[in-house]
Amino acid sequence: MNVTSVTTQPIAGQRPGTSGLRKKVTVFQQPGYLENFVQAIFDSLDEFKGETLVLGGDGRFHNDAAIQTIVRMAAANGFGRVLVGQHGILSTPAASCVIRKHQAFGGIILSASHNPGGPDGDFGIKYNTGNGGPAPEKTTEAIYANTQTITRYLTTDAADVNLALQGKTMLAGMAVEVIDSVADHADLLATLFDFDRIGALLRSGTFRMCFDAMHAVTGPTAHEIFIKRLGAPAASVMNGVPLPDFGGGHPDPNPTYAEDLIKVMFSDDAPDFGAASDGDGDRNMIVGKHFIVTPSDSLAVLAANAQLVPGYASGLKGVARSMPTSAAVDRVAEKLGIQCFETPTGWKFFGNLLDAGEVTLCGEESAGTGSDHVREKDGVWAVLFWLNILAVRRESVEQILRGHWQRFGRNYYSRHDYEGVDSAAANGLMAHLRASLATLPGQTIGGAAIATADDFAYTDPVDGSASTAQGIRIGLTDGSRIVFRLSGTGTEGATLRVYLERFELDAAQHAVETQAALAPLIALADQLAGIRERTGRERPTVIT
Ligand code: VG1
Ligand code: CO
Repeated sequence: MNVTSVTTQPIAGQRPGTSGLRKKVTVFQQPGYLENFVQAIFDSLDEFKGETLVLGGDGRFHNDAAIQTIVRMAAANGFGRVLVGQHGILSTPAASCVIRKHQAFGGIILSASHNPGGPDGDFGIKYNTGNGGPAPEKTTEAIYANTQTITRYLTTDAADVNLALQGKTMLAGMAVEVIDSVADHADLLATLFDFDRIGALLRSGTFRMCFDAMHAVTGPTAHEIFIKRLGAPAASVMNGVPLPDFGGGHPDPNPTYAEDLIKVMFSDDAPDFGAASDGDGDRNMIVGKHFIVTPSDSLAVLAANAQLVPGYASGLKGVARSMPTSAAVDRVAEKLGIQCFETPTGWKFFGNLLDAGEVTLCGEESAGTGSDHVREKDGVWAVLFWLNILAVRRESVEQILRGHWQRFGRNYYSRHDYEGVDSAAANGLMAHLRASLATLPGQTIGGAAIATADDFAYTDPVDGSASTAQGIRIGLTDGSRIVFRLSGTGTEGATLRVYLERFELDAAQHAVETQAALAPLIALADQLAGIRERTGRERPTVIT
């Protein structure tokens, strides 16, 4: 084999964020940019010679070129085999599934998830370990350290692999297997859910669903599962053709960006069930007829109804949620008598708990839900979970939610995002909050009595690793909560996220509009952080 060692120099700014390294496509197109980062990944790994690497991405612009670069580098670095999705495509949960099923050493996923794509859009890359999950901070920090000292990367001059055809070829002494992008994942999902019962519901003629793939990676998965395997009418999937620029849209399944789906679900003739997934297929949004389910509530409903689903019928070991996610699932865990863990934002923090068998379900307020079937959040999995519940209970989405609130109380919840804020202003705002933490408890501001204030720190209960500065938490004496943190996935300026939560036990108070129910907290957040003054923004960019 003809290995070339190419001399290179460190490139600044290659520190992975919440979920890998995300930058503008034009940044990734710079000579050596991708190569440096990939070599830094390989240099952080031990004893992978002859092992299997899984490779795939969400199909966004630059995916195919990047795949060819990485295949050549994998061969030059000594991997024995690369499993790559057909056309270079694997959704994030599918990649996790393939890593586990084929006992790969690890995988590289090319995605900037919910960020826009296209020549002027975003690109991203992350490494997943042999358990199928995102590399823990220890590994991402080692990768970052390598990017700062790199002097060479290894590649070969082999020709491009034909990614259009499934099958095995050799490239510079390494086996390259182009695999079906959907099959392994779809087969796994079929073992967890009652496909007969869901299929009967979808074919009954009395129930209609609408899945919005947002022109992103889940289009083919949705066709395979909902239409081919479950027999739903073809019109049940919209925007199902993946496009390198997601059709110009923002593939983030929230009420603002999934406007096509919201229009359908709020029309006079709305289907019974709507759902959407994001760029790389790991997020989900659940919508009923004229009714939006918040992700935190969705996690709680899945936990409370898990016994209705074959894959979870024997009960949940425990549950976990990210810190800013509402405590709705905590209440379910308490009733079920199982443990509930609170982790920092990002799926990598669930990996140890899942591996150790401490938890079965996990979720984040950002529309991510998943289980121990893989080590990533899984959009289509969440949709099937909901369909399975609906097929058994035969109630509407809204009825299920209202019944849930009646039983457990309602955690009013909303996230306000201020996107593309000046970085210095955003950092100043966070520094100001941090400086006031010691003096806030005990104060009453605008009628709100503050009980606690801290910067969330987490010690992993399995391996003891510690993470600090994961978000400012302000707790009121009535149990309400405001959380402030800066996004670790954006590529332009800073994104300030403000998470607001208030618990209401009284069912007579459960019909209040969410923003109205949270209005006093919204005002308090501005008072505490000086959001308007410091960011110059009158209102959030996105409210979810
Ligand atoms: C966001 C979400 C977080 C999620 C992450 C990756 O991170 O808040 O919950 O895990 O995106 O999701 P941040 O740092 O921007 O708040 V995805 O669908 O990009 O893989
Ligand atoms: Co995603």
